[in-house]
Amino acid sequence: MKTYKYSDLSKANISKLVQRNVDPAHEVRDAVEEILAKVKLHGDKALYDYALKFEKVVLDKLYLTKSELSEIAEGVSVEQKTALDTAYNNIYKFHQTQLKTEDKVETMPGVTCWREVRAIEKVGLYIPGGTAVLPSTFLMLGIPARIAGCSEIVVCTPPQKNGKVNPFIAYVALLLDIDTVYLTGGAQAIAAMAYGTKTITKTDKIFGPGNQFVTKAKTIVQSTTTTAIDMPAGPSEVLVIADETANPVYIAADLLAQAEHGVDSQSILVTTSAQIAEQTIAELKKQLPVLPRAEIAGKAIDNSYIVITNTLDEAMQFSNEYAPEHLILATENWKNITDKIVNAGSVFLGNLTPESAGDYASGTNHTLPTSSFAKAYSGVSVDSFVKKITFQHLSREGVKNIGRTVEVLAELEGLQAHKNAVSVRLEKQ
Ligand code: HSO
Ligand code: ZN
Repeated sequence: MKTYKYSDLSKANISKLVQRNVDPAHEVRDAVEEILAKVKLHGDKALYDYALKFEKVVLDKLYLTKSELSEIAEGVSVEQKTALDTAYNNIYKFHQTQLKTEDKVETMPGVTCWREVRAIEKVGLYIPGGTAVLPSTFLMLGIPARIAGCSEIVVCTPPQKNGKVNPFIAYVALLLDIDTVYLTGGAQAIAAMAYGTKTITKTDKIFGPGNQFVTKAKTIVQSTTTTAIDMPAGPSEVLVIADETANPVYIAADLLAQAEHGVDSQSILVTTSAQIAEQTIAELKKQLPVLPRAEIAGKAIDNSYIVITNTLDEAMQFSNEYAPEHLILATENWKNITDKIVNAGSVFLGNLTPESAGDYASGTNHTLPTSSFAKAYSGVSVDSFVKKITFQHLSREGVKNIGRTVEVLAELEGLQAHKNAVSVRLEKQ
């Protein structure tokens, strides 16, 4: 891992270091545009064709029913079920509190304004297959969708070679009371959920991470259809801030947990202690080679780096500039610096709080803004699955109180009809 001294870095150096590859090559765009066009034109037929082309599977139908899912889910052991149940319960508990009713506000006597929450009706959840199948992502998207009360939840995931899904995905579908799982992946799944096909409903908003094809497809449909997306997703990343009170064994483990996601993942260490940096590098050398996904993690670690700062404040300045998806404060002094966090997707406090806890089971959502989008986006929550509609009511007293103000403002904007809409009501009083 390359090591930099913060004090040696110019502003330009820092901007370069924190830059992530957000816009993949044009070949991705061209390939995705072709897939989108085919699905738009040929619907289900294109999905069958792509299943054969990409997943090498001849599907006899594009979905699994609840009874098929129940059968597949029998492959989950009791211990695995318990773990998935516990994660489900914690995530549910944490997200449930996000559904809040706001107070009505009387801005002037007789003028009342408020917001009410309504679920987005049709949502599409994309559950990636690829090098790792992630039932945890299904929980992270399905639970807030259920809590929000979305009336239709379309779930797409790439089929396995046997034309099914893995047992954990099937079990989570049952936990979430999902009747149908659609067997389509990649950009074609995003196209199906954005345009609709004979079998798959067109959705209002698409959620979920994926490879660069999925991400590109999401960004294209967002700007060319009426389907929204959760957020632009890039490769996963973690930034660990550590001082001399940190444990290099834990830091290395956390950096590797991130690195094993993909070769383009980033695991950044920012530390006030050169000794911790050295010990972490030594630990990485010990822990990396024995990982089953050592090849992937090794490549990601090669893309990553360490920054040595003089103070924790400086470390935080760098982190805010980087705006990490995950921020770990590997220090006993975390309480002194949390106020200074400005940009981060999800934060893990102290030496005993690994990112893995949040990835799976503590309760927070793991669908988070990457590629510095944490500067402007929040992670997925129940809010992502709802709209907040504003309401207002004017009583007779309210029209009287606000009437002249609206008339004057309409007049100064030269919008006579706006003024009239109030005047006719004032006249009646
Ligand atoms: N770290 C990933 C989520 C995940 N980790 C799923 C394991 N499974 C993105 O936040
Ligand atoms: Zn993870």
